[in-house]
Amino acid sequence: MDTASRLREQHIETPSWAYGNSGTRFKVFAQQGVPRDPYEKLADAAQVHAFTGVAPTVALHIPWDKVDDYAHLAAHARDHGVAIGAINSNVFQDDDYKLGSVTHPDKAVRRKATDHLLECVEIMDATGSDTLKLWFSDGINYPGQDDLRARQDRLAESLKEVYDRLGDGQRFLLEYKLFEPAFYATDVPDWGTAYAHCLKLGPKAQVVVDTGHHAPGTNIEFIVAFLLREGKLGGFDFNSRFYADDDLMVGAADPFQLFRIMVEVIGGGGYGPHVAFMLDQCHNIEPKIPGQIRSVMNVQEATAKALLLDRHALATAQSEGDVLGANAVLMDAYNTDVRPMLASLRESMGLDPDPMGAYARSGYFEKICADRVGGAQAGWGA
Ligand code: AOS
Ligand code: ZN
Ligand code: ZN
Repeated sequence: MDTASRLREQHIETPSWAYGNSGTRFKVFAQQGVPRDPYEKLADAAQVHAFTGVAPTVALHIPWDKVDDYAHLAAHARDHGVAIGAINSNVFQDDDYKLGSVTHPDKAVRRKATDHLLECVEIMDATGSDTLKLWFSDGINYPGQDDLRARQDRLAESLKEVYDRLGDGQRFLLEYKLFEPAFYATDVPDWGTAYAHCLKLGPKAQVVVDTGHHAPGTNIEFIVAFLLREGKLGGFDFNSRFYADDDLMVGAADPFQLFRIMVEVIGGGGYGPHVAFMLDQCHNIEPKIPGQIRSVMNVQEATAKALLLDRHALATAQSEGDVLGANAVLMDAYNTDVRPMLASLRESMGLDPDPMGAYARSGYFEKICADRVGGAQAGWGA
């Protein structure tokens, strides 16, 4: 398949929470026209797909996107030309979870947390979603606060129950994060921990790599290459970081890293439906829909460059031990200006070549500002 066809088939998922108000623990800056409910979030996500052509699904977050009738919500998404993507669980915003959720020392709290995860699988059934995304804030702040090994046992027990509830064609993705909100020891702090749990469970459990969840200097593309090789890379939460889990726009901080990741994804056979390209971002100060459009374009650009990599020339240079030659082949791909190619790809898809400009000219922002008063908070930075 040629580069254009592969790019045309790309699928980048946007998160419902990117469309609501968000901020840091210091301040949430409310923006005009933000959605007041999950239905309006899906309508906004549909705009991102309408102008880019490659963002056909939207991740939900439960309970931020709680509705009475999930089948109805999924139908609403379809009416807008998008579908429901991953269901994100939330076992981190309840008073009961102060000492953990599925790793909490009290069995009753663990039961409550696991029941929420099972409820998320029911929502998958109702919406047609095939992916459950699990991120646990569980951990401890002080040495000695709880038993590190016992917490792993409790985690494994809960994951097993959820795994066994998954239907045919459903999977869960286990997300790791170095720290925050726990500061001393996080229960799923790294890809190795996530991988070990997923390996034990079976093929329906895979690891999701959030690009903002590593220590500075971590070679993320190595993790990607390794997990792909083991068939355990389920997807990405894309975003950018300068310091910690900043959730800034993907490709903004380090477009070269994004390119290197895409090189490994494509080289490892991960470019296709089995590895989900999701965005996990918050737009605290920039407008949200354009922020998502820009992010989708950044992923597209990195992908296009990685697809252009001359792998044959690279392999030859590598086998000859030509260090500088191999590096030059890689850099040639990275330094290619793919924007004209992507503009003509969009035209061939019946889209405006300039998604940012086309959205700005569409009048949608003016309309939502007039129609929507008192938009909802995304959930983060509350
Ligand atoms: C938290 O730090 C993680 O990145 C989560 O993936 C995510 O932000 C959350 O699941 C949003 O619902
Ligand atoms: Zn994430
Ligand atoms: Zn995160």
